[in-house]
Amino acid sequence: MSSLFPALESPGGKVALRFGDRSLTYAELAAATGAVARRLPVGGRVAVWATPELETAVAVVAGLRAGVAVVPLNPKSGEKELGHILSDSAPVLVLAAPGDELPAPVGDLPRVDVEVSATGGVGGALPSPSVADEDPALVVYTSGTTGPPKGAVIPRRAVAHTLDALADAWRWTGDDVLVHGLPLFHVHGLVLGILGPLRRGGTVRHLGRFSTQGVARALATGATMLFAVPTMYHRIAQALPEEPELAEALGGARLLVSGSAALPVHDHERIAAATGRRVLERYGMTETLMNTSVRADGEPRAGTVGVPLPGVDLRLVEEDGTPITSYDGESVGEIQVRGPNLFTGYLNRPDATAAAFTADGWFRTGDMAVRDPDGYVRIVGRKATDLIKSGGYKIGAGEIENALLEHPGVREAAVTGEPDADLGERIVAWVVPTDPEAPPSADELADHVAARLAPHKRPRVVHHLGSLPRNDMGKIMKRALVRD
Ligand code: MCA
Ligand code: AMP
Repeated sequence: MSSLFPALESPGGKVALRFGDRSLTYAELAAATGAVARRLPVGGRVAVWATPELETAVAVVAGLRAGVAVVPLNPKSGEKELGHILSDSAPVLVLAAPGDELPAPVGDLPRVDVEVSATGGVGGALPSPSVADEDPALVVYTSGTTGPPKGAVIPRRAVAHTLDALADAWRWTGDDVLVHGLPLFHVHGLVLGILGPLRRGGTVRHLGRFSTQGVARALATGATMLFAVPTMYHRIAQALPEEPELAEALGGARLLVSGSAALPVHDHERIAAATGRRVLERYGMTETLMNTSVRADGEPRAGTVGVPLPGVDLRLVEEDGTPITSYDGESVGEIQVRGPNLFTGYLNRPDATAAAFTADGWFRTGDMAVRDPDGYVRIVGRKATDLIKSGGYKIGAGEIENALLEHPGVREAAVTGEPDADLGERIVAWVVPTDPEAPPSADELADHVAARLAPHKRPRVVHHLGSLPRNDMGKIMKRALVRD
């Protein structure tokens, strides 16, 4: 296929990546990624220790240039989660920054250190294996309602398609400078936030860690676009009254984009009032990459995720699978999509892959929506109550319940999500303690989950109960779990 990164074919002195005070030009990026790519196997999968650092971007681009599939690892994941991802994806080695300490079981893999200042790997000179459009580019782990996360296999074709569709929708060019502080082990931060600007021949400024001050500084000094999750826009909306430089910087941006979860209309309005700019929402999923967006030249309508992107077929269906043909703003159906933006399946999970598609090839998103008369999509909810979106992270209730049950002080556990102004939803654990006289504390359970799975999966609230409400079949009735 043609290169995912045309700007690396004849690279120049323009800055491609900036992380804090470290940066790489396209020429330097071509050299660094070329040097790493030469040390990679032909085919197979490689893991990347995906810290929010320059090395991660170099490692992923090197993998893609070498034609291997990249498995990004959340460096905050606990041993159980990492163990599952490694045994499922079986990477042949791990790419990491020199000096990064890799915990077990990642530390047991052969390791290639990513030297960002390497030279000698100029674009075009790679021992290029034959790489096809359908070959996997990434395997990104994503939570389901039950069980451990599944690896979504994302082909090169989907990455190229989605980034080009967004370029069309957002008038995104090589002149844009994107700022963000998103994690680099999910689609939002990695595919849109790093590979996106590189495919356009533009520039990324990664904040390392999100802060309103960092956003303001970057936008005041040349950045043109901001990508963030709703929690970050909520924190921006909260900070605007006290940070006039933030309002000014946002006011000067070309494009402010939100995604990964719904941005509440109240935050939309507060930001618009203080900055004169409207945040555009786009809607995607790990399995589908991007499906819809409000277009840069379209009407920014708060509470909607815009229209289908070029090449994406989108339909709403009723419970029995009947397509909804009306665009009336009120007929609710599940969003199903088709198109070149889709993944090829879940790694090692043909059962889950088959279940995710209809017989006629549409992907079931599980998101419920209505369509306005002009085609704008409004997401109104989710089919599965056991999927929680917290801070823009998708978290399955089942995996947290399983982790809680591994704590000796927990006899029974149920996990729900409840509304949270900052996180969108917060994780709530309902626990029947083994010993009612000495129940494990909320902090202890949070630490237990954070250490096994990942900190963002920890319960923020813990309730102790004498028993869980169950129906005649013994199934936990989560709807009966409400706060006193
Ligand atoms: C707290 N911490 C702990 C514990 N408690 N560590 C260990 N044990 C504990 N018990 C640490 C955390 O690791 C974190 O460290 C810090 O304390 C604060 O934690 P937390 O409160 O969870 O974080 P936050 O500051 O509230 O994070 C908010 C956030 C974050 C920055 C908005 O949620 C975030 O980055 N969200 C982005 C999610 C995202 O990219 N989703 C994309 C997937 P430290 O601060 O050092 O980390 S969706 C997607 O890709 C689709 C395609 C789409 O549509 O986009
Ligand atoms: P993930 O599985 O982590 O990739 O998250 C994908 C899910 O995030 C989607 O199925 C939606 O539920 C949600 N999502 C992404 N973008 C938006 C948005 N702009 N508005 C509402 N929900 C969104």
